This record gives sequence, C-alpha cells and structure tokens, in this order.
Amino acid sequence: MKIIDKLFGHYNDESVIEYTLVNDSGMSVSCLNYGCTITKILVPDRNGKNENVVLGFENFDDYLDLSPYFGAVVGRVAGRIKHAEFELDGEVYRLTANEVPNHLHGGKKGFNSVIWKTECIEAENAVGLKFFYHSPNGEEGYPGNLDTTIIYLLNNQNELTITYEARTDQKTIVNLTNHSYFNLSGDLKRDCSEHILQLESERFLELGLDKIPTGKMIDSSNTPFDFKHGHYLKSGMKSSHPQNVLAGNGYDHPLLFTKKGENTVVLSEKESGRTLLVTTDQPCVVLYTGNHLEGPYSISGVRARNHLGVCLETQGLPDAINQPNFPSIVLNPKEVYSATTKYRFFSNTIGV
Ligand code: FUC
Repeated sequence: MKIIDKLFGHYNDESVIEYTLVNDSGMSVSCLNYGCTITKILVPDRNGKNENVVLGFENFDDYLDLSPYFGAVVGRVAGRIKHAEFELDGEVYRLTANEVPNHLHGGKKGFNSVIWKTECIEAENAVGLKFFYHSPNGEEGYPGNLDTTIIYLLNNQNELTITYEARTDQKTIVNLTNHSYFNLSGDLKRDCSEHILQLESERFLELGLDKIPTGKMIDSSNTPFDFKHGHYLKSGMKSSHPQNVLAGNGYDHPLLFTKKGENTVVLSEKESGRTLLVTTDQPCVVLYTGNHLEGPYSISGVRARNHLGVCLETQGLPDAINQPNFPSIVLNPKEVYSATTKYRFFSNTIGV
C-alpha cells in the first residue's frame, strides 16, 4: 500500500496537494487538502478494469469556479438551514445566507472550501489521511471554536472509512458529511438513472419549495421513495410524484433509516458489475441524484448533464435545529461529535 502526493494548485498562497491512497488490490482514492475533497476513486469492474467512479475535475480552478461540492466534506452543518438562522439557549444566531434567504452546506466559506492541515497515515493494513481544521468562533455565524478531525482510511478490502470528530468550547451545532457524487458505470460512461438503490427506510422527509424539510415525515410505501426491495433511480426521475418533481425530477431527500445504530445503503450498476456498500452510524441518508448538474462545462471530459452522479449524504437530519421533532445536532463543550461512514466497493452485483 502506498500514498502518492502531487501539487494540484494554489489557494490563498497555500499549496493544494492531491494525495492518492493506493491499496494492494490496485484500488485508489485521491483527495485534496482543500475541502478534504475526493477527486477520484478507481475501482475494478467485473472484468478487473479500474475506472473512476466519482465526479471530479482535473484542474483545481474548476473546483473554485464550478464545483457543486464534488467530493467535499460539507459543514459545519450539511444541508439547508431555514432563513439562515437558529436559536440556542435564547440567543439567535444569524448565519451566512449563501442560498438567499437560506444557509446551505456551511455557508460561503464552508468546510468544503478551506485548506485542512493534513497528515499521512501508514498503518499495517491501511493507508490514510488525517485532516484537521480549526473553525474560529463566529465563522459563517456559528458559535464556538470548533476543532474538527476527519480521517480517510483505505484498506485492502476495497473499503474507504471516513470518521469525523469535532469538539467545541461553546454550545453549537454540527452535522458533517461527504458530498461525493458516485457513478459506478466507470469513467462516466452512463448516468446514474440505471443504478439500483436498496436500503431499509420506511419514511422520508417532505421538502418545501425551498428544499428544506417541512417537518413532516412521509410513509414511503407505494412511492418511488420505497427502496426496501431495491429499484432503479430512474423511477424517481421519471415519476410524477410531487416530491420528485419539486426536487427537479429526481431525489434531493433525506431518507430515514428504519433502525437505530448501523445501517447500510447498497448502490449497484449491472453493466459494470460494480456495487457500493455504504455502512453508517448516522440516522439518515440524503439522496441527491444530481438534478441540477447540467451546465456549460465538462466533468472529466464529459459534458455536465443532470443525473450524472448520485450523492449518498449520510448525516443527521437537515435543518434539525429548527425542527423540535428531529434528533438534536447540538454539540456541547466537553462532548465529542463523532460519525463514521464506510464505503466498500465490490465488483460483482450483490444485495439487489
Ligand atoms: C445537495 C442538495 C442540494 C444542492 C447541493 C449542491 O446536497 O441537497 O439541493 O443542490 O447538493
């Protein structure tokens, strides 16, 4: 196993380094110290051919100018916060309204757009990176100095584990995730409409027109949101269900796991034979099918179009701080925020 590094660009006079973790089976994960951004994941198809299975850019400037959070860690709080404000112990905090009038994915200078202090990890059965970022009190409007450590670890079982830890010196809110867009066809040969998704979830969160949860949890049975038995993502893209239409013809929804504790999400693409098994300790996965990717730019040589990748954002519930019935995302001093999500790749279709 090894770690290769190369200069990828410059940001505010700092070097942007691309690190590539390579395991003994030839799988590799490339990522930047900028935003802990995953730029590439090469995994074998059914014939052993290694190809890229995430959306990313070749040039650093494209990340600055064009990226809809490709591969990045989003935070301090993933998703939208209504009216860019919340109340904590009687005090109202105003956040950056970077999607006016709301706050999205940590704001203008979110965790996706800062340089993280990075250390390489070379363990016996894994290679990895340890990222650290100190977010000062008041950054983007959030209270408390927040110290966050994120570890990416790749082992020989073609499994990438991401662990998140954060500590604060003042009561605050935290909800972190990774915003990779997966496309298991390999090198963007097809879009994600023919990907099959399977997970144990009986309810999803209804969204308002602003794509923020209304607070209502909807029973998924007999809707395109029922993935218990696995089905093609295209059924939601073509559906006339008002929630699929509102999302821009597809999904942009938090799916709530049925059971507490560890849960799995299985994404597979038949033609390539690739399957991704995601295991998480988080209560929901925000399923976003890249409904607004279309634009006058290209992604690894392919013209940007809708549904070219699918995000599986394992996390706490969006806008939880403004919804009394959602599990709390409050972090107190002396507590540790911690979350783990594993991404394991197989080259034969399993699960569904
Ligand atoms: C996802 C979605 C949003 C947004 C963003 C780029 O997390 O929830 O709607 O488009 O990514």
